[in-house]
Order: sequence, then structure tokens, then C-alpha cells
Amino acid sequence: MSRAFDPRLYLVTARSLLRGRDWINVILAAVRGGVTLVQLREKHLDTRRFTEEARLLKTALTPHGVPLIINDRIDVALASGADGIHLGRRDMLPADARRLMGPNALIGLSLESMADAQAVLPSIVDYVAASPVFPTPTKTDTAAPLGIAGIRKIRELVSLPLVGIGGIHSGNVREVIEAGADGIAVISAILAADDPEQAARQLRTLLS
Ligand code: 3NM
Repeated sequence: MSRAFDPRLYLVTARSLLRGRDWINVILAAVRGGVTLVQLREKHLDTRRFTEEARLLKTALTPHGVPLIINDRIDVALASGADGIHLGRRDMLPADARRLMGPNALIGLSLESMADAQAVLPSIVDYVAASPVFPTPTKTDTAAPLGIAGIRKIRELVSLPLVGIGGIHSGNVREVIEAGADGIAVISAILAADDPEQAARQLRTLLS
């Protein structure tokens, strides 16, 4: 299996924060700044457009060696040739996703509790996302924030690559890493910035 990837600076997309800017250009700017992994998350696009956008983004990211992960939609991931899938607690089970996506796909799983962390199957899942670490206005239907103490506990339970998501920015990224996370997944810290490249670069500096 060849599923090597760098979980340090994981950009999750949100169309609403683009403010009219060209979305692929914004993502590529963030990649120049040091983003290591990109997740296309589209809760409201129709299937055809989601697939087209995934394919475009995959083509744009390939020369940079940055894998593309699709949120939830295995059909879109397969059709677009994306590198993997990110699953939440109410999405398809990782074992079913692995059967459909094959041995080379990256499979990520959100963890919202210690019970979720205890149930992870490391032979099937490639990375976990502790969600949310902090409260965030970007996604309000989240579970209760895990906090820094929650990251520490999940780190003890799971040896897979671990990223924190939710309310992470340059002012708190060090705490998340010092609690044992291998990386951070962010939306607004990069996409809401006037200069996404510079925002990504600043975060990367704090991660290394
Ligand atoms: N999932 P920001 S929190 C997409 O807890 C997402 O599962 C979350 O955005 C979860 O970096 C979140 O702007 C939004 O806080 C993260």
C-alpha cells in the first residue's frame, strides 16, 4: 500500500468564505504557502458539479504533490480520481469505504468523543481528525468542543496521524501540536484571510 501523506497543514474548503475570489487560485495560493493536504467539502453542490470541481481541483493539485480528499461522497471521490475520503460519524463506515475505495485510498475519520477514539480501526483508517477542538463559527452543528485536554486523551488512545479541527488559528496552533496532534485542519484561518498564501505560510512556520 502506498498511502504516504503529510498531515501537518490540512486545508478544508468552504465556498462561502471565498468572497468572489477564484476558488482554485485561492487553494493553489494556500498550497504555495505550505498546505500539505486539501479536502473538498461541498454540502450544497449538486452531484455533477461537485464531481467536475473535484476533477478540476485534482488536476490542479497533482503537480504540487498535494493529495485531494473528498468529504463524505465516495462516488465523487471515485469518479474524480481523488486520493481519498473524509468520513464523519454519520457517513459511511470506514470498512465499507475501504472496500469501495481500494487499498491505496486515504481514509480519514472524524472523532468527536473518547468512545469514537476507542472504536477506530487502525488497519482501515489512515488518519483521524479530533473535532471540534475549539468552538467555531464556521460549523455550528458540531459536538461539544474537545479542548486541549481532549486532544491529549485522544493522542493516548490512537496512534494514527491525528489532526485537530475547529477554531484553530495561528494563536492556538502550538497548543494543539504540543498536546500531541500531528497537524491541524483549518477553514477560516486560511480561506477568510485576505492573503491565503501568507496565512498558510505563517501556520506552516508555527507547525515545523
Ligand atoms: N468540521 P474553522 S469543525 C468542517 O468539528 C468542520 O467536525 C468540524 O472550520 C467538526 O477552521 C469544522 O474555520 C469547521 O474553525 C472548521
